[in-house]
Amino acid sequence: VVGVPFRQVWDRALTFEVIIAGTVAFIVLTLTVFALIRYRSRARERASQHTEHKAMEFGYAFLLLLIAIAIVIVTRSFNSDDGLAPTAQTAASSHGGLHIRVTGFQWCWRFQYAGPGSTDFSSLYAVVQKNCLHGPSDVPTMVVPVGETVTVETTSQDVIHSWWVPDLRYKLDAFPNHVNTVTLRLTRTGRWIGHCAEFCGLRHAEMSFWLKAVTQEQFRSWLSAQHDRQPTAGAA
Ligand SMILES: [Cu+2]
Repeated sequence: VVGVPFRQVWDRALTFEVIIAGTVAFIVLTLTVFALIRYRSRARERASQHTEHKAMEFGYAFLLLLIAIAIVIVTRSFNSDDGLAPTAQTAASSHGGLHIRVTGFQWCWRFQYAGPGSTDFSSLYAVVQKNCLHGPSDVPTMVVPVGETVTVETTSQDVIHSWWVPDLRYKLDAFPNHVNTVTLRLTRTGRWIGHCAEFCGLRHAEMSFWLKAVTQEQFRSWLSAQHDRQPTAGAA
């Protein structure tokens, strides 16, 4: 998927860690096979009575520590590569931007949109909800604008669910009485299927949704149409 920074960063981090893990596995297996062959039991030969080799063991530990530190530093550096790392500027404006509250329930999803520039979900500015009852065509769509930083807050109304968009590598647990937060930014329009990634009961497998990225203009008119459809909006 071209133009989806988070996925590219994620793939790069995974490749880096697989190379490290593969190299370590190769060295360990090679040494093990070598030791098995070279030092296998022979007639009239006593096994070594040494049980430890301090210098060598500290050497191993030190080397592993260096590798672990390198993994942490390099992986951490990937974090800023999708352009979403908090800076003084984004921290100052974090009250602005688009905020979406994602609520998992047995067995579907509710997407609540705070009003423009707002973090207040109590006013029911706009709500998208379905019941996931009639297959993939009957699942809710979470619409987001392209190029904008969107704050997604996940929570649950009952048991633990997990908001997961496999193609984009976004995945965030949804706990009852707790809110998890992720910022996302999509750089091209498109539609991606999402699923629940935490087994949550009988209809867990049907608990899908669409994540759809549209232009900012399309998003504004979509959001205001949703807002007008809110029953409370008309009464107010
Ligand atoms: Cu679920």
